[in-house]
Parts: sequence; structure tokens; C-alpha cells
Amino acid sequence: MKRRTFLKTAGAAAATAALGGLEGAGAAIKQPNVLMIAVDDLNDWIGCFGGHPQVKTPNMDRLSKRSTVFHNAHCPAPICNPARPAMLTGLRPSTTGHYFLSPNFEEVEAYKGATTLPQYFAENGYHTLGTGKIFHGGSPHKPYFDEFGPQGSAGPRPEEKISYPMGHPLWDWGAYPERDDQMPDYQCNEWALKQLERDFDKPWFLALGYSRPHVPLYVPQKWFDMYPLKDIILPDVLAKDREDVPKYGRDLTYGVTPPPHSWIVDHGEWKHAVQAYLACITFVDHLLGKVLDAVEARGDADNTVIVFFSDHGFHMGEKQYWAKRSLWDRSTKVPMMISAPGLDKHQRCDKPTNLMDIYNTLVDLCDLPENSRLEGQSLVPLLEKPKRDWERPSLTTFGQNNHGLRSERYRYIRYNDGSEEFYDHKHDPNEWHNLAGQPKYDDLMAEHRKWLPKVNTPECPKTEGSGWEASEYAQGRLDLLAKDVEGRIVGEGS
Ligand SMILES: [Ca+2]
Ligand SMILES: [Ca+2]
Repeated sequence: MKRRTFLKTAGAAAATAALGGLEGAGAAIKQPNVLMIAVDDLNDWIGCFGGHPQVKTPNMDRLSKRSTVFHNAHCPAPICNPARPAMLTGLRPSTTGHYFLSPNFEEVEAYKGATTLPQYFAENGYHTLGTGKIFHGGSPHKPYFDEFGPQGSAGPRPEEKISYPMGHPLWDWGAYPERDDQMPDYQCNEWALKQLERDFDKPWFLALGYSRPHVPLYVPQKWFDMYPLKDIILPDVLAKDREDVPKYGRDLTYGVTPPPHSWIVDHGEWKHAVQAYLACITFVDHLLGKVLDAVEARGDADNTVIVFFSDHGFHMGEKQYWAKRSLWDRSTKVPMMISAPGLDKHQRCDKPTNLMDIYNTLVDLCDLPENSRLEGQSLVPLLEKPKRDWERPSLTTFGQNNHGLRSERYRYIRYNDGSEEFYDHKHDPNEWHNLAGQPKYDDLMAEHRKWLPKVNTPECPKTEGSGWEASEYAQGRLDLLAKDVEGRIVGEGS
């Protein structure tokens, strides 16, 4: 399988050169460039993913037309800080013990000796550039790239919160600031656009990470105006959906940093929060459009791989819950698209895939030597044939020995205490009806259980002084923290 795509591309380029192509034979052997676009906390509310009927994402949709669109892709961990290093080192959370918001990537012993994705490209002849949020916000990004522009951030905040007066400072939504150019995402985008005007004497790898639609859900008013509040359609939610979830799963997703669902509903803020999320998505889509224009204007556009993904999904009230940190599809499922030279465009893939697979896939597409430490798998076979047999389900881990597995049709969850959930997406795409415990699903559940990781490393030590952490929740020890829930001035945001 390996190198087939590159060879095909090189072959096509050589043929062009033989026919008197203007690019010359030199271009025929050049490895493809890579543009990697990471979006923060974006679920499938994108036109081409069909997650919300009102969302306006013309540029993501445009990218989908040159890509293979992965409709069943999932994150390694449903929270930024462990998800990003897992995919960038190829080491699963269950291998490293890195599960929550502390410690930062650079402090985790198990990553030492791992070569991150951009470093691997640099070691193998690429010029690497990055800007925005690639690793989690607290980690310095510069050491991992040849050049790094502005690092992403949550951006400016008003003196007083707009919609959710209590709780974590990042948890708010509303129209702010006045202009796009006040947004860090805008500034990162401008830096990326400048790089895309340059000529490079090596193949290039450019990583661009947008911080929206991560909270605070602030963008200028004009983006809100695209979604009139009165017309907002709320997500499909089943009342009392959590009643058939095991206690461990309910405790794990009690919600600490985000507002309680009941607060949002009782204060008439649900539509407003949905409006704000949609507005943030369209703002990011607009920035992406400029980047796609810049790439398409380059002479090497046809020899550029584009990978687009979000680091995990996001609840907007589904299962009476907000944000991430769950093992349900709403948290684990990510939009993922891969466009590469020589491959068919506008393809749909429903096979289970994972952000962990991006590292392997890029190594494969760019004909780099194999990195044997990676725990993902190359998706090139699926890029070539999206409907081919694909056995391995997609694994998401949240806390030690809490796992979700997604196969093509089913979701299986097993918590640390042995309790389980099982959903049939063919008949229940919202995961409303937990089938675990019904004897007729025993065999299917056993099939899924076989794929649980054999290694479940204890949680790595937290950074000293990092304070409250979600891990107590995630280990099902809700009672320890009940006193903290009232005030809700806890947690670290994402
Ligand atoms: Ca995130
Ligand atoms: Ca339910």
C-alpha cells in the first residue's frame, strides 16, 4: 500500500513533463506539500457533514469537493490537552496516561523520545511552519516547528460577561469584539497567508490551528446577523436521555466547567448559544476560504495535501449536556477531510477512523520512512477505496480504562467499573437507546470488546499547583467534588 499514492502522483507529473509540461521534470519527483488545518471544538455542524440544517460553511464545503470526507472519524480523547499530543505523537492516551487538562504536553514523561508530526517532517526534509492552536494552548509551540507565527488564544473578552454571568471565565457567548482583525484567529490566518506567498526550496508543511468555535463563543456582530435568533433550530434532544446511562457515565458527564443544561434552558439562552456557535463556525469558515484561495493561487497547488479536522466534537444540549468530555458520538466524532494529489475527489467514507491515523496517513502520502512507534494506521487504502473492508473500530479514551469504540454501525462504551453502553446507529443515530444488557446484543458487544486496549496506563502526574482537575469526575468519584459544583468556578476551560 505504502507509497502507491506518491508514485502515482509522481508518475502523473512525469507524464505531464514528457508532454512538455511547463513545470519541468524537477517538479515530477517532488514530495507533496502539506497544509494541516486544525479547528478547535468543532462538531459536525458543517454543510457537507449535515450536522445542523442552518449552518453556513461554503468554504469547508468547497474543500469537501476536493477531498475524501470522513463521516465516522473520532478523537483519541474528548478534550483538547490530551487529544492533540496523542495525534501529534501517535501515542494513545491509554499508552501515555495523559487523559485530562494537566499536565501540559511537554511535561508528560511518556512523550519524551516521541517525535511529533511536524518534527518528523522536518527530520525528513520538509520546511515546517505553524501558527494558531496546534498543541493545547498552555504548551509552547515554537520548539516543534522551523518557524512559528502567532500562537492562538481565546482572544479579547469584554469587561463583563455577556450571557452566562457565573462560572468559568471562558464560558460565555455573544457578539464581541467589534472587528474580525481583533480576533487572534484572524491574526494567525494573516500570518499563514503570508507564508503561502513564499517560495520554498524544499517541500513545506504548514499547520494552521483555529481557536474558534472554542468558548468563549465571541465573534463580531455580523456573524451573528447571519443567523437570526428567532429562526434558530435547536438540536434534536430526547428528554431524560440520561436515564439509561450507567451511573458512572452520568457522573463522568455531570458537567462542571460548562453551564448546566437546565440553566441554559431556564434562562432562555439555548437558541442564543446555538446562534453563537453557528456564528463562530462561519467566521472560521470565512478565514479558511482565504487560505484555500491562497493555496489554489500557488504553482504547487496540485502537489499539496490538505488535511482538515477538529480535535473533538461538542455537545449543544444533547443528552442534557454541553461541550465535550463524554464518550458519546457528540463528543468523540470529528469532521475530518483529506485531499491529496492523484486521488479521487469528493468521496465519502463511513468506515471508522481516528485523528490518530493522520500521522500515519501523512507519512504514507508523502513517502516518508515508516515511524514504527505510531499507534494509528494509514488511511491511504481508504483514500483509494473508501468502501473497502475496514475492520478496526475507532477508539476514544477519557480517563484510565474508560473507552468508547465506534465501528461502522455501532457504538460500544465501557467504563472503568465495567458498566457499558451500546448503540445501533442504523436505527438510533442520536444514541438515545442504550441496548447494553439485552441478550441479543451479547455477541456484538463481545466483538467490540476485543478491540479495547490491553494497556491502561495510570494517569500521569499532574503539574504541581494545577488545582482542580476533571480526573476525579472521570474516575467516577463525584462525591468528592459535589461541594465544588455549586460555585462552578472550577476547571481550566478546555
Ligand atoms: Ca478542543
Ligand atoms: Ca438514553
